[in-house]
Amino acid sequence: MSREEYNRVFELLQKHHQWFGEVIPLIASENIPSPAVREALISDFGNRYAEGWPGERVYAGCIYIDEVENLCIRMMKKLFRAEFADVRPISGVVANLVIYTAFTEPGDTMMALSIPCGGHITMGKKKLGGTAGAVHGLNVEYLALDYEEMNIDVDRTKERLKKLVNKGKTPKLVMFGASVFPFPHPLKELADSFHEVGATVGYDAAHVAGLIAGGCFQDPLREGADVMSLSTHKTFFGPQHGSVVSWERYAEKIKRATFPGMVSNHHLHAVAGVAIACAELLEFGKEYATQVIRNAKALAQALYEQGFNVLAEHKGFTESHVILIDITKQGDGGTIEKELERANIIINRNLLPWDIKEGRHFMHPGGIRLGTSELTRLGMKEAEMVEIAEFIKRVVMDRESPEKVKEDVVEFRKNYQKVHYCFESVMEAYKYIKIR
Ligand code: DSN
Repeated sequence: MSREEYNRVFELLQKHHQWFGEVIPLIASENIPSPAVREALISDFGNRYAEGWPGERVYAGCIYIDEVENLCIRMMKKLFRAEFADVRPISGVVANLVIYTAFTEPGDTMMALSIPCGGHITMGKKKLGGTAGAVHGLNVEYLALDYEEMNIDVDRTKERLKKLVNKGKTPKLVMFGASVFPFPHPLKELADSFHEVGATVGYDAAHVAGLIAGGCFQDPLREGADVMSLSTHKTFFGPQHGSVVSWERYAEKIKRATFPGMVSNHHLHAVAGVAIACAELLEFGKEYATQVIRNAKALAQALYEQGFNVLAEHKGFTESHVILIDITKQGDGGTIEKELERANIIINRNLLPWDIKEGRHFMHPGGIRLGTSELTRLGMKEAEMVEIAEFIKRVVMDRESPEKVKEDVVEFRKNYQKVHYCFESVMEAYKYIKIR
């Protein structure tokens, strides 16, 4: 009986690999790592323990592991021009928890964007089960979002900050950054106001780290951020993992919050994969990030011309990898997500900032979110974005049978099977690796 299930797991894994070689992957938080990163992920590093800092491990057997981690730290610092990097947090969530632990106490106030306004669940209030409130006991207050500009409203945020100070609820931490992050946040405009009241300025770069590394977004550490968290698998095209970068003066408290605070072992195969991705970004990051943003703008423009309500048209839709579409004229985000999936077009439904007030729910929100990182990694450029917009239109606007559109999507995808912006790319992007 167990042999049957064993075989079924492999069968499903292989089906998934084959399917992803035939889809248009538009999830803004995903990417495809290079074959080199995948090679690191199946190494023996994944079976070892190395708690602590390189050179101060709790286990023997870390000679090569330490050297790889030191290389990773060195390259991570170079990518973000940071004085300090901790590459041990095992995800973006854990990286944010490291920041909360290092810079706040339970009961303190933190400001961040709400989830409908693009904030991440790690920034959520306790009553919503968000990590900041439910796990670290922070009192979360919201930064103000300008719905037209799709960005943080500087004046209204300053007013909210003032009110909190007057009420004796001065924030200890502010977290910039979001999961819907089309435009650079006004760090330069707001960092001083937060520093003046004694708050630490944090920046969650999970979504945009690859663009920052490529020098194509904002530069948080130069614009006033004290500390920045990232995940290493979104626009930063490594394996699923996290990191925290900062200034030397905060090194000790970040290190201690990470270990023994947040991780025991820290997934050493992933650290090796992150090191490979860092090397790739140092070499190809500028070219890659430039094309990701060009593709996002081209896709947004093409969809807009097809009649979609792509937000922030007056600002060129986006300056990052992500675009947000108000889909309420065509249906709801949940239903459209499923229809597009039947056509092999993988996107995610997304709350619009005003959805909750208008009575919509995250299962059937008013928006869909699209990202262009993975398509770019597959070598696609502006011309392909126009073709993709046409596929989406056929399903959503023309109500063509998704199964019919799927046939054309599969054909289209045949030409994009290799990973670009990496040193070696012999193996196809989604090839299933069998080593049994
Ligand atoms: N929930 C992820 C996203 O899709 O943005 C981030 O963790």
